[in-house]
Formats: sequence, structure tokens, C-alpha cells
Amino acid sequence: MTIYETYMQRCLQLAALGGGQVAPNPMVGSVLVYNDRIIGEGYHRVYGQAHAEVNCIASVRPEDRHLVPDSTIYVSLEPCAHYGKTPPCADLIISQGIRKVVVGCRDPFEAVDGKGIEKLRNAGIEVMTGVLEKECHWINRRFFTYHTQHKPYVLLKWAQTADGKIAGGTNERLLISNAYSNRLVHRWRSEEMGILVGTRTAQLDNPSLSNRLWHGPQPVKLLLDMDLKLPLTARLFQDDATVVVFNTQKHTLEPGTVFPLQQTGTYYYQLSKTEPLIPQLLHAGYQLRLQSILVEGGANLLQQFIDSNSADEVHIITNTGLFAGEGLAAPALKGFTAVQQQTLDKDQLHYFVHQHHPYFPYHS
Ligand code: AOF
Ligand code: ZN
Repeated sequence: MTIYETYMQRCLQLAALGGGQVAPNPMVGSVLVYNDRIIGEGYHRVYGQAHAEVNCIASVRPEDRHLVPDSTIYVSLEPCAHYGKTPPCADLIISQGIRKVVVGCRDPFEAVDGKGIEKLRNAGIEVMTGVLEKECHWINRRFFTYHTQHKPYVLLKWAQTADGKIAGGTNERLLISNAYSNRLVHRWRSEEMGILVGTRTAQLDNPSLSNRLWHGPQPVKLLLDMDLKLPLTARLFQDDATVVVFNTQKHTLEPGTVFPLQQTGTYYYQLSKTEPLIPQLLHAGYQLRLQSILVEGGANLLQQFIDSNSADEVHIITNTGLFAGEGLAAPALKGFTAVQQQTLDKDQLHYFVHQHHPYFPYHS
């Protein structure tokens, strides 16, 4: 690892501390280094508040202040160039007299998108880019997918038996998961902006789609129910979360509605019966500003995401001690590689994470 990578690694550690607090903004970390000594550290802590660079520079002790212009600032994401909820970080760096900036990766957000780096260079600052670029991109993969591909980052999740079944012979529920995996699933839910299920799953399993076993934010519940078959007595409607029902009959979301909404409740989003489903769902997710969606079933919906090459990551919980024999087969994965396997309890529950391009270890 080069010295630049070492300090960028520190930026990434700091950035991760903003997890769960800053979405839909990216997680960003920054360090200020004078003569191989860190004199300042900061990260984007809370959505709408100070950016990483601001916190980093503010953290410098009074006795080190005079060292700032001769220090190098490291940032895991390009410093911003725009007036958003806070003034541009590029301006702050310039006003501090800092002469060298090391950037992890470019910010794809259209108000920035290279303009921060350009602003710094125009001010005569030396800017080095692309240090641990893949890692910096990975930590904000939801934000990047949303801004560059104009769709949410899609994660699929299911639980299966040792012989690859997700339901029993007559579609009956199998007790595949346990307390460990239930809590893990609730954590996964809290990390995404939306959770999607199809009608049959909602009818047969009657899931709450809540994350009550974890302390993170509750994502928007997304129900695919083209013919509005699910009764409002279903469990997923019973708490005060926001639900969006994708259907072919009615639309109650005002144009321009974006998440997070001020008011919770149940909203209807109308889709076309004739257009392909998955692109419509991805477009709706983008329009509603959902940067990520966790799809929890059923098998048919999951398979449609896989077949249309629209899934970015797959999480599978496997109960290696349970064999179903007859039953509903788990979706068939194509073009994915397992990048992580973890044992969930001492005997039989394991979980696997699959991705398309596993270029470095999974950390989440
Ligand atoms: C940075 N450093 O720590 C972060 C940046 O609404 P605002 O003002 O908070 O701006 C949000 C945008 O700023 C966000 O979409 C992303 O492009 C950038 N985030 N930039 O220089 C940071 N969090
Ligand atoms: Zn900024």
C-alpha cells in the first residue's frame, strides 16, 4: 500500500461512520496530513449538515492551525463545487491556502461531476485523483448507481433449504431462518431505501416488512400488486411506515413526489400492463429517488430481476441442515460470483453474498 492509499483507507474508515445517517447523501471521509502526521479528521456525519472536509478542517487543534496551508487534504469523494445545503468544499479548501488535495473518486452528482476538481486546479492546487478509487466507489455503490445509471441499486434476498428450495411442496412456509438470520434481514432492510415484494408473497407469507429487530431507519415498503388483490388488513399496512402499491388501476402520488416523504401512509403508483415490468419498476424507483431497493420475493419476481440483468447484489440465507425434497426452487443465479460466506450460528445457517464484479472483499 502506498502512503496515499494508507491515508485514503483512513478516509474510508471515517466515511463508514456516517452509515445510516447521511443517505441520500454519500458517505465521505477526510484527513489532513502534515509531514506524515494526521492533524485533522472528519466525515459527513448527518444528512444536511457539514461535509467531511468542513469537519476535518474544523478538527485541527489551535496549535496546529498554522500547519494547514502546508498540509495535504485527503477526501474519499471529490470535494463539492456547488451551493447545496452547505457551501462548496472546494472553496473552503482554496480559502485555507491548502496546496495539495488527494481525491478517492469523482462525484457523479450532476451539480459536482468534475467541477470540484476543476475549481481546485484552476486555483493552482495540485489534485491527485483515483486513489483507492474502486473502494471509494464501492462504499457509495447505491449513490453511484443511482446517479450514473439512473436506477436504484437492486439487492435480492431469499432464504433457502440445503436442497435449494424456498417453499415447501404446496407452497407452505418452511422454517428456514432463525433468530440470527431474522435480525440480519432487519439490518439489511434498514440499509436500503425501499423493500419490494410481489402479491403472492404478500398473500402467502403476510410479511410485516418492518425492521423492528434493528435500530436503523424503516425503508419504504413497495408492494407489487397489479390487480390490487391484497386486502388493507395485510400485515404490511399495519404500522406507520410508507407503502407504495404498484398497480395498473390507480395513481395517488403527485408528480414530482420524492422520498423521504413528509407524511407516511399508503400511496398508489400506476404501471402499464403491456410494458415490461422490471424497467418500469426501476424507472419508478429512480423517479421517487430511491437509491436502493431490497427485493424479498417471490421467486418469480426475483427471477425477473436476474433475467433482465437488473440485480446488483444477491444475499442468500441457506439452512444447510434442512432438506425440503419437493418444493419451490430458489431462483437460478446467472453471472454472479459468491464473494462472501458467513456462518450465522454454530450448526446450520450460512449466508452468501453474490455480486457481478467481485473486485475486492465485501465489507458490510
Ligand atoms: C463533499 N463532501 O462530505 C459530501 C459531499 O445538500 P448538500 O449541500 O449536503 O450536498 C449534497 C451533495 O454533496 C451530494 O449529493 C454529493 O454530491 C456531495 N456530497 N461532498 O464535498 C462530503 N457528503
Ligand atoms: Zn462538500
